[in-house]
Amino acid sequence: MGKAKFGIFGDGKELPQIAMAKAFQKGDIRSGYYRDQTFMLALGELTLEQYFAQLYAHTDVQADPASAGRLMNGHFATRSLDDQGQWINLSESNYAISDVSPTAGQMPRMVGLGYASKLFRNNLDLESLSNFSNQGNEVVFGTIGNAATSEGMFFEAMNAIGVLQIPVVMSVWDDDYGISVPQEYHTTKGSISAILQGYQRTKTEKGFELFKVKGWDYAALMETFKTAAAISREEHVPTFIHVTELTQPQGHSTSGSHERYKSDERLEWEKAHDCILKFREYLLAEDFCSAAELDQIELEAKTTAKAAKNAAWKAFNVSMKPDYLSAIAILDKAILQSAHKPALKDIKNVLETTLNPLRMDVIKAIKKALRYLRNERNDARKEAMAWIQQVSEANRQRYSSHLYSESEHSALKVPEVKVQYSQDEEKMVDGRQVLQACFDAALSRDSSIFAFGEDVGLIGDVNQAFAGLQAKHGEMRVTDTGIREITIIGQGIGAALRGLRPIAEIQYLDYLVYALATLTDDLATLQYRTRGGQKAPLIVRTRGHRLEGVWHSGSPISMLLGSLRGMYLLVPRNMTQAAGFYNTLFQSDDTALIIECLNGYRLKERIPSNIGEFTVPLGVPEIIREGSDVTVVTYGSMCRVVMEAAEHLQEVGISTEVIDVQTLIPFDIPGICLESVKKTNRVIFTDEDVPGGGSAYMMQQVIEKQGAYAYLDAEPVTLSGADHRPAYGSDGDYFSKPNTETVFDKVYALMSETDPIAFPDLYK
Ligand SMILES: Cc1ncc(C[n+]2csc(CCOP(=O)(O)OP(=O)(O)O)c2C)c(N)n1
Ligand SMILES: [Mg+2]
Repeated sequence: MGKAKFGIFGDGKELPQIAMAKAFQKGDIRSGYYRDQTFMLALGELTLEQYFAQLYAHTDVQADPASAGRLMNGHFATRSLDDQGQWINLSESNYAISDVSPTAGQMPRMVGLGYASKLFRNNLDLESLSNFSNQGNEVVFGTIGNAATSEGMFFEAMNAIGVLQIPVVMSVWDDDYGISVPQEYHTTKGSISAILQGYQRTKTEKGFELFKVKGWDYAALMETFKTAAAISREEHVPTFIHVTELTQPQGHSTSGSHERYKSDERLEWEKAHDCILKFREYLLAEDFCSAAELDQIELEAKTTAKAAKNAAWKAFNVSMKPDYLSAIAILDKAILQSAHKPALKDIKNVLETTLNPLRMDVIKAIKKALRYLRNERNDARKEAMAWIQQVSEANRQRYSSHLYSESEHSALKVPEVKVQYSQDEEKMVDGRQVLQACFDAALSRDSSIFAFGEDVGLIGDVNQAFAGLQAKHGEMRVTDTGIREITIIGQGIGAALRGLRPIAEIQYLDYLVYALATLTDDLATLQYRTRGGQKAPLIVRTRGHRLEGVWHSGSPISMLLGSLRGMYLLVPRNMTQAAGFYNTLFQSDDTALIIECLNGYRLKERIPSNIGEFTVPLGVPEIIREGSDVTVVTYGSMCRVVMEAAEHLQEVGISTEVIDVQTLIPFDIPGICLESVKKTNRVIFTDEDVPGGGSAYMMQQVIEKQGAYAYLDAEPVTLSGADHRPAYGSDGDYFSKPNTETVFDKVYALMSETDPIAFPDLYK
């Protein structure tokens, strides 16, 4: 009837989920997918009414605690945070990580969820964090569909889980299909457990304990889940359960019927092997109960489900009522007071005859009415205008809140502590040593902080910012990983979801592309999609911008700006600013990506005397050179290029103001760029991204959002890298990216347009 827009259900997969729920203990964690409704119901973490509330997109957190109406049905979650965004006691909770729709998207984070148990068990310094763990005894229960095991994320995560030997019970709900596509298209040999045989642990080799069990065989399921969970919990060994012969009685989702692609034989087989039917046969055969008792249970189940559905629908409608009623009242008043009675009556009539009117129908009606009232000065118009303001804010809360942390630990609320230098300490060090001192202080101060990534452990990362820190703080704090960017991020997300403070390192920004799916789908959406119910304050560290060639000097900023809303994006120009950002983030519960300058690790910087304490606030640009003629807005490695150009410009009599925005998300909260443009009336935005990329973003922020348009005497200009990736070698870099000369020429051209006598054309 169009009451719910889309439905996807867990039918045909009930029985293994009951077995899994029975093996699940308080403190355990689930990372699964949209079929897991029976598990959530059996655990008591989902009521039937909540189930239907999500189907109807009810925006109250109480009605749909998993997503407050933001996610389609079948996207389950418990809340790990209280109303203030503070952790609840996870070691005494059932913890279901909020689902994502992309198939296998639940896999990468499993690595970190399980890895946290390993850290909690083996790192005795974490014992005091008993709110998060009972000495690492928690098991992660992963679920996935058979077809989704074809995804790269599945295999990358399985390998990482096996390497790390962490307590994960990984189950596959195998119904032989992925929507319409049968097994033979998905899996070599048609069986995921067949091809995973090499993962089986032996007496001498570590690996997984593998199980295969029929999804309708209750006794076998109970035995399998109990055994697997005990092995994972006690031995900290991953286990894998291939649950076969499952069905899908109603087809994949509400968007199509499975009769189109399943043969009659298959449909018959599915009917006969439905796990609830088989369970019934088993209960009767074993004489556990009578057919009449089971009939009664089935009847009651239907009645209970219907009652929950009706209650959820009623509650949803009640939540829609106040806006609707006030809109009708405003329209009634307008009809009385306005000269446009017939048109307004029509609007009211349309609204009143709309079946199940939504918030959008109500807003549309009042906005349409306001167009008729635009030349009138009556109470109805005033009321309508005030009402629009009020409901817009309420709807912003409903649909746009919690993209970032709204708790007292928001990164934007961390107090600024200015950097200090001791008088006698004029010594200059390599930039990487500034970071090294910052990380050393952080690791010493807070035992929940740890860092990992490719080459981060033994050698202390390829640029040596962690040099010596593994030897000093131990392998559990500073650790190498395999080459597996998606699951490095997943390892960070999972550990952060469990209250730890990971720094996940991606060796080069160019390789962040491999991890982008998990960053954008899982990490960046987490607080938003749970409406502040879950958080993963992960710090992602990488290095980028200038160095050498196509895959070591990338600055794909617009790709990040377009995909990582929900994370903060920090682009420090040197290692001191980077250290200040790390210190800010360590105190916050937001997640952020920091891009250090690849060519900055050996440049000399002064070492702050308060290296472990000073903070750099997010969203506050720094004017790194004052000037009066032209404002140049930039960040990262470009700061040095622009500063050099500004020197040359000064020689010809042009005064350049250089602004380092420092963070792209958030962007210039106090409006420092605007104030500069008010003074210079000319502005250039420059970075190393492609044309129309990061520079265009900055232009939109300053010209449109801050309103600098009104203060310009010349057209606003961008200067970016070339359309292609940078070529190798010094000349390759020079001709692929903005350089001192191109910056000089852009600024000069602006001045030449203003005063061609003083600044004649240089080249024509
Ligand atoms: C990355 C991605 N690709 C495609 C889809 C569309 N899609 C949703 S479910 C599905 C089939 C999944 O089949 P399976 O993993 O066997 O799970 P089942 O639904 O059968 O339980 C597909 C292709 C998606 N959600 N995500
Ligand atoms: Mg399937």
